[in-house]
Amino acid sequence: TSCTPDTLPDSGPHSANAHMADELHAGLEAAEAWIAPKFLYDTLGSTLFEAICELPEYYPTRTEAAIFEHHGAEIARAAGSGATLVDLGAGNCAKAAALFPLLRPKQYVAVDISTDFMCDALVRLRQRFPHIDMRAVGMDFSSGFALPADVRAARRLFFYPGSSIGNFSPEEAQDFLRRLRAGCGDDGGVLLGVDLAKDKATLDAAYDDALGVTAAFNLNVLRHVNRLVGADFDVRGWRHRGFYNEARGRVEMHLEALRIQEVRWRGGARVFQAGERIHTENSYKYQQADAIALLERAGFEATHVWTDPRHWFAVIHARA
Ligand code: AVJ
Repeated sequence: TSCTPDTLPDSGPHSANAHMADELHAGLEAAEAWIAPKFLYDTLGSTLFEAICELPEYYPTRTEAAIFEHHGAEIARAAGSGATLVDLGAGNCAKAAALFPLLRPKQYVAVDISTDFMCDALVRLRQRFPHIDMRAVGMDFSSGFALPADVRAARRLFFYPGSSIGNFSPEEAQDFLRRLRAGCGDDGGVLLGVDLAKDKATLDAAYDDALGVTAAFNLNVLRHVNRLVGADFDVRGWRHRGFYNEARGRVEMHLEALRIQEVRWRGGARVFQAGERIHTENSYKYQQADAIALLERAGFEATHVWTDPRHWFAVIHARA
């Protein structure tokens, strides 16, 4: 079995790659340089994220999995069986796969920007669940999405776990949820994982772990950018920063120049001074009530919230 993902063409002025190159150029040239977090996910980046999920400091994946395990039957009752499960940022598809026996989806649609990584996972999943119709869509869904025509429109359940919603600012998250609401029809819904605000020490450790896996994950974005726009970032010239910005309610990741860096790319160049940073990720942490308010303002009706004993993470089901 193989995986033939739906993707946009990779060349031409309207291709996904042309759009991503424009976005990278804009970020590299900005006074406060930035690289969007989706660029963290090439095949190595997806693999490093998988390793992050195993770290003792990185509690979100484990905490969310425990919520699914504890409340699986009730989650399945709320979300309903026989849906079209659209997994946004499917990665290794493990979270959805763990829910298949309970959710019993009729169709599974894995969507991820890291197409090859997702396809490898999907091939294995098809062998384990041969009765579920599975589709792969290689796509950057952060600024809008169109699903292939043969994705069932009825009973669409968007699955957006892991608190990836935190990569958006609250305003962007609102717009994104509105697009999900428009895309799920009147008999659909969303199953959303949200990381909750907590003490700074826990968050700092989760995003700057002792082994340096998160540092490798962050630095790897430079290798990916080198490939995407022909840049010559020297990975050894940069260090990882990851910390909770309490005032802004978000974890931030940056790459900080260890010494002066002269970087060139196709169509541009820039000098970064020692200590200058490139902002690579925000990961907003929510109060439970604020996450629900976001869903309701997007036109959803929250039906259930499940959380862990420490109140570190919430899984919310909302229906159209
Ligand atoms: C995949 C976006 C949910 O924000 O916790 C993990 C990514 N960044 N460690 C997160 C991430 C650093 C992760 N999300």
